[in-house]
Amino acid sequence: EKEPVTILITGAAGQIGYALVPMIARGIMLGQDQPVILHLLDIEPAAEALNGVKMELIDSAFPLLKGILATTDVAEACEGVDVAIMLGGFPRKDGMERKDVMSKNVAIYKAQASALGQYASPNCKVLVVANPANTNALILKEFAPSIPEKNITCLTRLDHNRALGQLAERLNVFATDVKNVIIWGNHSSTQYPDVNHATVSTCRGQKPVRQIIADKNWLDTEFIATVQQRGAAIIKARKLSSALSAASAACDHMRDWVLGTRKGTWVSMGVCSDGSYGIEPGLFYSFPVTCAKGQWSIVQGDCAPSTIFMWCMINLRNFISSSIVTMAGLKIDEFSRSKMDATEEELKLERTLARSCLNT
Ligand code: NAX
Repeated sequence: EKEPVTILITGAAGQIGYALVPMIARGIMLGQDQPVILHLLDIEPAAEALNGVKMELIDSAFPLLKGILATTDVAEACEGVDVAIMLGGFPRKDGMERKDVMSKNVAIYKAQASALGQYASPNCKVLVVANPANTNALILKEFAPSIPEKNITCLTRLDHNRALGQLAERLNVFATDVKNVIIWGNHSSTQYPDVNHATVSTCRGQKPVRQIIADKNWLDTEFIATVQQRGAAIIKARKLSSALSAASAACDHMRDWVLGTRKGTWVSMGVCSDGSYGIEPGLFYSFPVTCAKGQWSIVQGDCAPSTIFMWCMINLRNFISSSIVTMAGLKIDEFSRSKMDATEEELKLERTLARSCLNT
C-alpha cells in the first residue's frame, strides 16, 4: 500500500469543504489507490461545525482515510502537508467595499503563507480556491518564498468545466466529447473563455468547435457571457454559491496536476506567468496547461515563423520589458488579444490594491 498523502483543507467547515472532503476521502482527487490524511482548518467561530464534519468523516468509515485532524491552529494544520487546498477566506458581505474584502483576505493569505512556508513539506502543492483566487495566490507566493513558485496555483478549472458544459449542452453531446477550451486570466467576470482551439469529437473525428457551431455570434457573445456569469446564476438559483461543482473542479485540478493530463488534452490553471502570451511575468493568470510527472507547463503550440513574428509584434512591449523570452504559443486573434489584455489589466489593479492593503 502507498504511503498516505497529507492534505490540508482550509475553510473546511464551509460549503465547498463539505462537498470536497468526501470526494477526497473516496479517492476522487488523488486516485483509488492513494490513502490520505486530512488536516481540516477553520476559524474559532466555526470550530464546532468543523468538529461535526470530522464526526461525519469518522461515521463514513472511508477505506482510504488514514487520519483526520480538525483544528483552528494554523501551524498545526500546516504541519507536514503535501497538498494544500485553500478554501478559507473572508466573504464579501452587503455594503462592503472591494478594498475591505481585499484587505481581510490579503491578511489571511499572508499569515497562512508563512505557516505553509514554515511547516508544510518542502514540495507542497498549493491550490487557492478562495476569492480573489488569483490575487490570494500572488500574496501567498510573496509570503512563502520557500515554496517553489511552480507549486502555487489557483482554481479556474470550474470556469473551464462550465465552458465545456455549455458547449456540450448546445451541441447535445457529452462533456467528454468536447475538449481544449481555454480560460484566460482572472477567475472573475473579466475571464475570457476561448473556444478558438476547442474541438468536439464527431463520427468523422475531432472537429473544431467553430466549424460545428456555425452561429459565430452565439460563440462570441452569449457563450462568453454565460460562462463569465455562471457563478451569479447559480447564486440566483440556489441562494448559495457553487459548491459541488467547485469541489469537483478542485479534484480535477489536483488530479491532473499530480497524475497528468490526457494526451492531446489541456486544461486551464491559474499559474504564475512566465511571460507566455505576453502576460506580465509574476502575475497569477489562467493559461492552458498540460501536466506530466507532477509538473504543469503552459501550452506553447505551433511555432511557425509567421506566428512568431506576429506574436513579437503584438508583444513588443513585453519583449522589451521582460527578460524572459518564450516561444510563440497558440494563435491568438485580435478579438482574443483584447479580452486577454483586459483581464490582465484587472489582475494588475487587484495586485496594486492588495499591495496597498499590505502597507496600511
Ligand atoms: P463558505 O463561506 O461557506 O466557507 C468559507 C469557510 O472559510 C468558512 O467556514 C469560514 O469560517 C472559513 N474561514 C474564514 N477565514 C478563515 C481563515 N482565516 N482560516 C481558515 N478558514 C477560514 O464559502 P464557500 O462557499 O465554501 O467558498 C469558499 C471560497 O471559495 C470563497 O472565497 C468563494 O468565493 C470561493 N470560490 C471560488 C471559486 C473558484 O472557482 N475559484 C468558485 C467557488 C467559490 O465561490
